[in-house]
Amino acid sequence: ESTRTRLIKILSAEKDAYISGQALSEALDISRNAVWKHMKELQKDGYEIEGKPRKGYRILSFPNKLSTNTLQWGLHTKWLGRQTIHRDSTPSTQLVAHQAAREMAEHGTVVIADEQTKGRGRMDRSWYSAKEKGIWMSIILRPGIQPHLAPQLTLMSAVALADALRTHTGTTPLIKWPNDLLLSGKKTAGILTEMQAEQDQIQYVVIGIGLNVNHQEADFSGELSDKATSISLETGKTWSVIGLVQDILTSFEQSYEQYMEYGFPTIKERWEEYGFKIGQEVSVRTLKESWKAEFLGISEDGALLLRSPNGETRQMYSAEIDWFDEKGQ
Ligand code: BTX
Repeated sequence: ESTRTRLIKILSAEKDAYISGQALSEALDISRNAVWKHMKELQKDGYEIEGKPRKGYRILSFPNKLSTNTLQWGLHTKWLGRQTIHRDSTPSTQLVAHQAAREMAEHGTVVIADEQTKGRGRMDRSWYSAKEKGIWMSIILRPGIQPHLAPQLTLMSAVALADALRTHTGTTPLIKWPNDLLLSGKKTAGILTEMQAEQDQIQYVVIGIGLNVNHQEADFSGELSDKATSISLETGKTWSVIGLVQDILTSFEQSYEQYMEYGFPTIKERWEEYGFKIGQEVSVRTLKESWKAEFLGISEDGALLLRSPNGETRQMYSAEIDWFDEKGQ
């Protein structure tokens, strides 16, 4: 750990306490003049620091810029995000997370970036991840579940994210099966689950979450201009990415623990509260056929439940669904 990181940790350990220059110089084993220089550097980076004669220093506020330090300050989780890797810019946080997981990064490690230059979606699609506009992060998990259950983690993540958005921003997202969050019918978040597994054992899972936060209309171009939206566009406010990440992590940790303890049924119930088009008609395409169906919800293990025109209920694990009708509704 750098001296700077240790300095921030000491200063933020007790929120309102002053720490004397002498105490800092001893704890960090540097001169008092060096302590003072570090303070100047921190202030340049946007930390608001108060220095009082005979009392010492304390941090009044952290900068609104993502870093491993600002993420920790005010984070209320037990284990999720206690280890973080932050990049200003990276091709994809998924790649960084896979690499870290192979190098034994611990369960709950979070990789987050201000910008992704090659953000990815499912099936080789791309994910547009503009600098400091949203949350681009990957969570490394080492769950003791069978590999075939991993898709349930995607549904669990979507519910956790929807809960966090509802409480933190007051918006009411809908989840489009299995993994998109919609606001006003437009995509505001996507989830990508990838895993490394042997026959019956998961080595690790990487859950990628992309959330559009502060994009304005001009930030979306081409096909995204009428398909995508952001929290800011929906609420008319600018949001602190840090505060939102922290709440998402808290919600995610709770949902994950609920899932591991009680299994999928409780997640299923919560998922269905947010389910987009439940009870409505959608078009289904498989390799062989194409038909209209009523979307009933999800099954006890997370499959799509559809009622075909002849009244038969069908479970589908993979199918292309046209969720929007010709009018885009
Ligand atoms: P998806 O395949 O369901 O969605 C990808 C599609 O969504 C694209 O083809 C495009 O039409 C649309 N799209 C692309 N970017 C955006 C955007 N910013 N907002 C709304 N719609 C968009 C969804 O894949 C999963 C996305 C996961 C992204 C996270 S970010 C952190 C992590 N790192 C990484 O590379 N991916 C994940």
